[in-house]
Amino acid sequence: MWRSAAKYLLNNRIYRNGMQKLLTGQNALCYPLQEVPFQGCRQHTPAALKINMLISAVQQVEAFDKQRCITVHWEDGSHSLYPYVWLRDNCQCPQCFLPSAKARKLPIKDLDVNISAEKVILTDSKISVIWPDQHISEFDPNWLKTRCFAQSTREQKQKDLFLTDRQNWGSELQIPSASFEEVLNNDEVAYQWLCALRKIGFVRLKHAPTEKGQVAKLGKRIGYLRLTFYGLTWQVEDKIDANNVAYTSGDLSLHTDYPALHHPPGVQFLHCMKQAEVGGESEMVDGFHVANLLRQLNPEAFRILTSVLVDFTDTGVDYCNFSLQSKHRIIDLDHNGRVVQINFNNATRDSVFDMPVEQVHPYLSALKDFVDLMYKPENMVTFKMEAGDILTFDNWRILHGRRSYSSTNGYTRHLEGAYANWDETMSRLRCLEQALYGNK
Ligand code: OGA
Ligand code: NM2
Ligand code: ZN
Ligand code: ZN
Repeated sequence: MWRSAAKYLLNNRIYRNGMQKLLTGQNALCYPLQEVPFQGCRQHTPAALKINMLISAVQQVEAFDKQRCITVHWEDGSHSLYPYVWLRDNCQCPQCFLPSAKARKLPIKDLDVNISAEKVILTDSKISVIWPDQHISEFDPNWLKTRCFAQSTREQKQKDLFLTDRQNWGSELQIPSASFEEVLNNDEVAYQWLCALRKIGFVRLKHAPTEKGQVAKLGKRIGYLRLTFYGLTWQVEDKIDANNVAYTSGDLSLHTDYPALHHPPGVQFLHCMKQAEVGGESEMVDGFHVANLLRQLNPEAFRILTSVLVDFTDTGVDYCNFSLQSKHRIIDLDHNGRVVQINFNNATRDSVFDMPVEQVHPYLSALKDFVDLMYKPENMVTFKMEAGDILTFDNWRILHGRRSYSSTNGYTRHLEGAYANWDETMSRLRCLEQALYGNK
């Protein structure tokens, strides 16, 4: 029967999955124009590389019935705990797991949450667990190591999966830029584009053809675009009877797009095909940076904007007729209190204001303080798009604005825009990383 703290043979085997080269390829970093591209990418080690560098040699495995877990002692002196129930839940055998889909077959109803291992065997390449019903689960030490439950391992793994490390910026930002053509045709450049889009939140692509259809190509590069009531792509022009303030020649104050949706688009593309002669400058602000400044400078305003829900509305006809209503906190925090999303377009903020009357003044004054902070010159980047530029930015993080322009007959400013989701964008980033720098 089971011996508690049974010790198994020492194993000197070192597991390596073929080390991958760092970002040293010819196109890994390019410096088109005088701008500095991809600061976000330079320090970024591909997640797969980090995993490959783990040398998961097991020295010893112990099984503890009391704690209902096994302890794996690694050769570097560290150790990891793995609960029996998790090991059974994650059995990789073909009965419990479908390798072609990399998905679990074992349903929770068949999982004995109080299960104990009958035997744990360490061979030179794997850890085998024999369960009381003689079912055998085999685990690769590398696979186990990357799933270690230690907080530091989990934190690193989550950072690698979701690229949550951001680089704050203000007016000093050197706008990351890349060639549109290279993003489409070179995987390393595409990978670095997406890394910078994640880390800095904003990348300008240069020299796109000045005709419609280019943002659709970016959508294809990622996978697909996000359809909204404004269409799969949309034309930003001065329109008669505009169904959105964006479709006028007026000023657009700093905003994120489409808070009238409960799940606003994560990524936005704006392609300039024709720029106005006078006006039409762009303004960009790092909303996470400004929100964190507000937290320090005006904690009460920060508390209000991170807790009170406001209504947004958008009604009209475009792709088809629509009547949207939503509620958002202007600043969304995660469970750790970190800023994760800004939802703010003053044009679509509803006049229906769902709060006790005495909260109206404090609310609007908190909002004004936040907006005033955004417009401080040290927090804002101002520039004028040129025909052929495509701004790509994190619409959950960056607030963007446009100065009014003069619209003259026969010479109209014309942008084409489109949205993508962050899920699909991050998926493309991970697939590119995998293809370029190896296995996960
Ligand atoms: C928009 C927008 C910016 C511009 O259409 O939502 O922000 O420069 N446009 O016209
Ligand atoms: N457009 C540009 O929130 C918004 O209404 C932003 C959306 C019309 C697709 C503008
Ligand atoms: Zn199994
Ligand atoms: Zn916009």
